Amino acid sequence: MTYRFILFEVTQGVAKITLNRAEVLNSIHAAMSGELQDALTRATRDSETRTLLITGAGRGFCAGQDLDEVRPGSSVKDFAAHARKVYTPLVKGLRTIAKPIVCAVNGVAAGAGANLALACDLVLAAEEASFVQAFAKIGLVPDTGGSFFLPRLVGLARATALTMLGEKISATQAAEIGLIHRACPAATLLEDATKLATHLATQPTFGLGLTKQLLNASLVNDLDAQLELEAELQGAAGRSADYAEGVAAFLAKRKPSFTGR
Ligand code: LHQ
Repeated sequence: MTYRFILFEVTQGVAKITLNRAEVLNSIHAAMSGELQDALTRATRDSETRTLLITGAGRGFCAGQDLDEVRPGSSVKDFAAHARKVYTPLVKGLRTIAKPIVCAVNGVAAGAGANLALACDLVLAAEEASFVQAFAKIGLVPDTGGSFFLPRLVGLARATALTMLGEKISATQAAEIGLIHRACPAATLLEDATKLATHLATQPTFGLGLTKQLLNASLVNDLDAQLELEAELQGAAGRSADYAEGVAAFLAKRKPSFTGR
């Protein structure tokens, strides 16, 4: 697939996806979501890719749904169908790819754009960036996984305030309340995020994928089920080439060289 609304490049094991509709703060329409879904599949299948990095072009990260596409009277009449087609596959893709995903939030992240960022594994944001659950401002409800992840990330009281008041919070505040991993100066955001993604691309990818599976499951499992899954996946990790390499390197007092398998 040729991309018109995103950029995609793989460097040093990192697949970088840039949302690229800067003139509308990278807001998402169906065609752009189709491209993103294709890029996620590509990054999943590409054995060279061991980490993903998602960011936005221009001054915004993503302003959520392109409101022009869903304006009253437009051809998009059924928002349930639209959400299932445009957003659900993105969230499922981000959460189930067995590779770490770093998100570099370069500017405002609103509505579905904020929640896409929150579905990534490690979120870095420029200090000047902001997060806003914009849905309530236009009579909609949080989607793109927001109603699932927000209470789990920051607790019910804060999730309620964020979604019902729809107030913008800064990246610094977002880091303070545990919504994101860290805020960094705008001037170094992309460099910091690339460094982190490139580091992760040298780590035991198979084990990191299993770790992600465990964290996903922990959001819904009870302790017994989670302990059982940990045991099962530890069995799989213990059979990996990277475990053999990790232990051999530790015992030989040298740096490990992980292949990701
Ligand atoms: C935009 C957008 C945008 C189009 C800025 N669309 N043009 C929805 C519907 C159906 C089913 C499923 O799910 C969803 C999910 C959702 O995501 S609903 C929430 C949709 N998003 C919003 O409500 C956010 C709307 N945008 C804003 O509130 C502001 O633009 C923010 C706070 C993001 C940024 O404010 P500013 O920094 O002041 O920028 P701006 O408002 O001046 O925007 C810059 C340009 O981008 C402007 O165009 P213009 O031609 O005047 O320069 C905006 O019209 C355009 N833009 N967001 N979502």
